[in-house]
Amino acid sequence: MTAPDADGGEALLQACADLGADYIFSSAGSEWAPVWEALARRDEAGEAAPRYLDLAHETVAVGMATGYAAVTGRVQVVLLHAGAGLLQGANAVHGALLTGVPVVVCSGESTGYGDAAGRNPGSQWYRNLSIVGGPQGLAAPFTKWASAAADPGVLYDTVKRAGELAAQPPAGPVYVNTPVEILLGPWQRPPAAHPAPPPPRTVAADEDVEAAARLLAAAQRPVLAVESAGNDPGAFAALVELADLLAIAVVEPQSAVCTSFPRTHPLHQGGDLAALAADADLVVLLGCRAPWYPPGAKPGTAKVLVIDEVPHRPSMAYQVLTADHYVGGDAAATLRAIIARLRGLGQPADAGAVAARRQRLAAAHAAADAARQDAEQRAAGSPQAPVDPVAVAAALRHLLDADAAVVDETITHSRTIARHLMADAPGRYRYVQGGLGQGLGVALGTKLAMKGAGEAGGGMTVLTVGDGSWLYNPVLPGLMASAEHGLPLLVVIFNNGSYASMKNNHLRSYPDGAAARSGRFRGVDLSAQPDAGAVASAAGAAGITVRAAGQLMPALDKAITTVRGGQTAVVNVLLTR
Ligand SMILES: Cc1ncc(C[n+]2csc(CCOP(=O)(O)OP(=O)(O)O)c2C)c(N)n1
Ligand SMILES: [Mg+2]
Repeated sequence: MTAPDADGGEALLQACADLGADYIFSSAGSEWAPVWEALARRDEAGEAAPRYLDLAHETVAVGMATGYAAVTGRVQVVLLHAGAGLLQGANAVHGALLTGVPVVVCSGESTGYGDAAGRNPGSQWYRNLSIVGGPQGLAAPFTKWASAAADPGVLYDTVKRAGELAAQPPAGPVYVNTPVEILLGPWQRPPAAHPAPPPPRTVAADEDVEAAARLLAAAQRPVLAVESAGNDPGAFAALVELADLLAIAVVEPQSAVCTSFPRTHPLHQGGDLAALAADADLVVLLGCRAPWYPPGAKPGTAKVLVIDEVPHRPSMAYQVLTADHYVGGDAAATLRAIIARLRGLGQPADAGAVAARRQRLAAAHAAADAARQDAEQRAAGSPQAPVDPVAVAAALRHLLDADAAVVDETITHSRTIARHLMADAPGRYRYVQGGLGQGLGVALGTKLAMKGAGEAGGGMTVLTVGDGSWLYNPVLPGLMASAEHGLPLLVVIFNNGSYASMKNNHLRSYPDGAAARSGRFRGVDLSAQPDAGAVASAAGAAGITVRAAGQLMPALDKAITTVRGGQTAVVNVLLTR
């Protein structure tokens, strides 16, 4: 046997390269010297390697990987530090699980604590960093799969397989514990690189496609709810074709994670599934985790057709879909197969009924659109008046170019933004999943996917964020990453000076309670927040505050020019509500 010619750092780097990871998103830790050394050796030799980004906070690192993987669909790698870094990044790893993106998260532990033979890992592992049972135990509840690489000889294939597992449906984050001794340990390079192929596609069975086509053909009042199919532009296009063919009402419920159907399309019926489902004879759930609430109270009596590669999400503790029929397979391929079958059945057979339905839905869409325009007129207000959130969302629709992407981390304003932004193309709008504080990282990763680190151009990425949510974000490390890696963002803070959602929540349970009587609410007041514009300016971004309606358009215009010039702009809009 030949003597090992490399170490675990090389093994991990080679696994990242063979997985096709474009980037390694890292927050520093002492286990990573072998990877840094491997990268430096490749620099010296002029060899290619996945691009490595040093980031100053775990939420930024994981959030960026999530945003990047959501846009590209390709597996990315995140290196964190020990159990500590994993815990710090855990909120964002959980967000990646809910978003359903393929990400490999690695962090280390020590197995020898300096007493075992071999290299000295450093005393911090003994003093500070051990997790009883191993850090994979921490990661298991919020990842798809979590394990440890127990020997340098298995490190490469463990990490590579982890990435392949992450990409298999349902895509999600996986975790590999890469102990410091394993990373420092000897590794024999394989004779040749062996890149991982893309994950296998699945197709629906012909019988299931046939059954779905017949259900759709027979329905008089079908409604389709969609949450995430638009992540695949092919599925977006196929859904438009299917809806057009039979004049199916399409709803993007509150649980929608991205744009899946054009808001401008006459068949788009908004975000309220309950009203339409109550009157429907067929409800189609296309990739839906949580289409209505409460979960057990499906509105109406319609049959439910679930089109989903993995209908029941293993990441959810409770989920009620009340399915009558399932069709599996990749969404785009399944939709195209259903369309082909419908055409084969001579659909639409009753062209008159379909035309009448199309007209009725178009009229409902037009009425909703007129109401939207009225709301925007009412929101405009006098130039001196405080700003209404509807006006901000409408202004963004007017000012943003067609290739701009909005990443949304607002709470009480999210429905307003979805309604008035009128996203009409795949990738135009994404809602940050899970706990607050990830939006800045996710937006940076989205921007990175649209242009590449240090490169010019790419569509503008906008982060819309509540004032409370902004305070949960690691703003300083995020703005540092923006400047360092050439990732300018337009950040728009929907600032109502409070956690308005917490007050709403309190009043739902205690409408006539003591807090309602006195007006003294806990968990609501943010009047002590620092000036977000000043903080941004101090961190190298442009900070702009909007206090009155008349300032809104000029401020956003100026901010957009700033972002086009390569600098992040934070527009803090003080709102009426
Ligand atoms: C990490 C995390 N901590 C706490 C919460 C609970 N939480 C949900 S919404 C919210 C307030 C958000 O405030 P803001 O962004 O200002 O939105 P608003 O409620 O004013 O619309 C809080 C604290 C959470 N979702 N995630
Ligand atoms: Mg708020």
